Amino acid sequence: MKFLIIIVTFLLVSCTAPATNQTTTMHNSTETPSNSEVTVKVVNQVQLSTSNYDVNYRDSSVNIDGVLEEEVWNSLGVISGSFLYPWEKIEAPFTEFKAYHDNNNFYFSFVVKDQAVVSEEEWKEDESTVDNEDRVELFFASTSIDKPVEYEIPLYYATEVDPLGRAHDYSVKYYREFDSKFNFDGAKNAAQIVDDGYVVEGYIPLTTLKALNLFSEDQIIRVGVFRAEFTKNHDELVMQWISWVDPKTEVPDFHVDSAFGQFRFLGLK
Ligand SMILES: [Ca+2]
Ligand SMILES: [Ca+2]
Ligand SMILES: [Ca+2]
Repeated sequence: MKFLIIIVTFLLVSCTAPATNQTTTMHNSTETPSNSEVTVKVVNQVQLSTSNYDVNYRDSSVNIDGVLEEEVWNSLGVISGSFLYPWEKIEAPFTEFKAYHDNNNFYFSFVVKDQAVVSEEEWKEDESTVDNEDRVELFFASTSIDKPVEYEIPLYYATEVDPLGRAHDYSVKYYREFDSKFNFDGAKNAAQIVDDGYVVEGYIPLTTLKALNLFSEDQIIRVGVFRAEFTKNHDELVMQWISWVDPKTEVPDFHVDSAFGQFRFLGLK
């Protein structure tokens, strides 16, 4: 019976993750590994297949003005090199994301290199102006966006901030049922257009994220980090799409579960 359990577990590993480590373990071991040892390795491999970012605690707030001159920004880990064009085999322009929290707010910043910043002067009250602009985007979900929890598809939430610091925030029910009337309570954003692109700085109160039940028991929120890179070519708007995580879809689409990684909030009270 024990042998059978090990075989079944081995087959499960082969189906869900690269089996290299697991195969080595099985062959190198002179003793049959206990079932608990095998289970621990399965869990580790599944976790490794997800993109992660730690939102660390800092006892520091920042002035939300689109200028990242506060020292705290220099002390944080970054998401940068993993930003890519998932649907084009060309190099993506530089994008840098950072975030932290001070147990009051979730702070984030983007540094975006962009030789042709597209933004509109007029702002439409329905927030749809952002759809035709360069922008950075954050999506927040508590769990898989496309699977029911207690027979309901859970909402997830997005904010898209343009190079002038204006946000289109909305809730979404899978698939693509958007509600732009949703606003992140108490959120603040600012941005500055600079010589080689634009810089975004913002926060969302933790009480707002908590009220939306976005945190798991392990203080993790599933997050998508994206950038819309638009260029105006005469009257045509060329739209390109940059993501932290490759969603592996055939056509550009961020509103899929595979577009999310996870943010682990450390030191959260
Ligand atoms: Ca600032
Ligand atoms: Ca652009
Ligand atoms: Ca809104």
